[in-house]
Amino acid sequence: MRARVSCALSGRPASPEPAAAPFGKRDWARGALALFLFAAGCLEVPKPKPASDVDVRDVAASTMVLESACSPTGIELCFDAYDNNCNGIIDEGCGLETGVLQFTIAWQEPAVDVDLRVTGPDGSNARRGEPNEAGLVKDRDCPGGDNGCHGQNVENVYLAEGAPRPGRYRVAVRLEDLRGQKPPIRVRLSARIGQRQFTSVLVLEERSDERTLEFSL
Ligand SMILES: [Ca+2]
Ligand SMILES: [Ca+2]
Repeated sequence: MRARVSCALSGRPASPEPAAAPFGKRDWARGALALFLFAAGCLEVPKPKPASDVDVRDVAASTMVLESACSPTGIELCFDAYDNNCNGIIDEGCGLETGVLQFTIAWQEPAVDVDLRVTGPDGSNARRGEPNEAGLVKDRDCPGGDNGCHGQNVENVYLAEGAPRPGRYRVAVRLEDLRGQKPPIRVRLSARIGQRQFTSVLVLEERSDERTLEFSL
C-alpha cells in the first residue's frame, strides 16, 4: 500500500493518488522532490533564543571585581554605563542601542581615549558600521573626532542581529591615550549577557593598561 503524506499545519489535504500508470525514473525523481518540498513546508523553523535561554558559562575576569547583583538607585541616568533602575538594560533612553548581549563603558575625563573591544567566537572585533560575524556592532567610539561625544564618553557594543553565537567571547577595556590627563582613570563597565548582568569599576593606571572579561555561551 502506498503511503499518503499530509500536513497538519497547513490543513491542506494530500493530493489524490494518480491513476495506476507506468512509473519511470523521471517520475521517481519528481515524486522524491515533491515529497521533500512538501515535508520541508511542514517543518517548524527554530525561533531565536529569548534572553532567558542564553546559557552563560565560564565567566572569568582579569584584574577586576565583578558585581552580579543589581542595586536600584532610581530612574535610569544616561552616560554612566550603569543599569540604575535594574531593568536589565544599560542606559536605555539615552540613544544607545541594546540587545540580548550589551557591553558598555563610561568615563569622566573628556579628552582621555579609552577603548572597548569585544570579540566573538570567531575572533573578529566589533566595529562601527556593520555587525561582525557574531552579529556584534559598536555604536559609539569616544571621545571621537571634533568632540563628537560632547564630553559624554560612553562606548557601547551590542548584539544587533541574530541569536548569540555559541563559543568564547572576550571583552577588553584598554586605556589608549591619556592626552595630558593624570592617571588613574576610573571606567565603569557593565555587561548584559542574556538575563545575567555584571558591572565593575576599573582603575586604569597607565597607557595601554587593560582589563578583560571572558565568558562562554
Ligand atoms: Ca536600565
Ligand atoms: Ca545608566
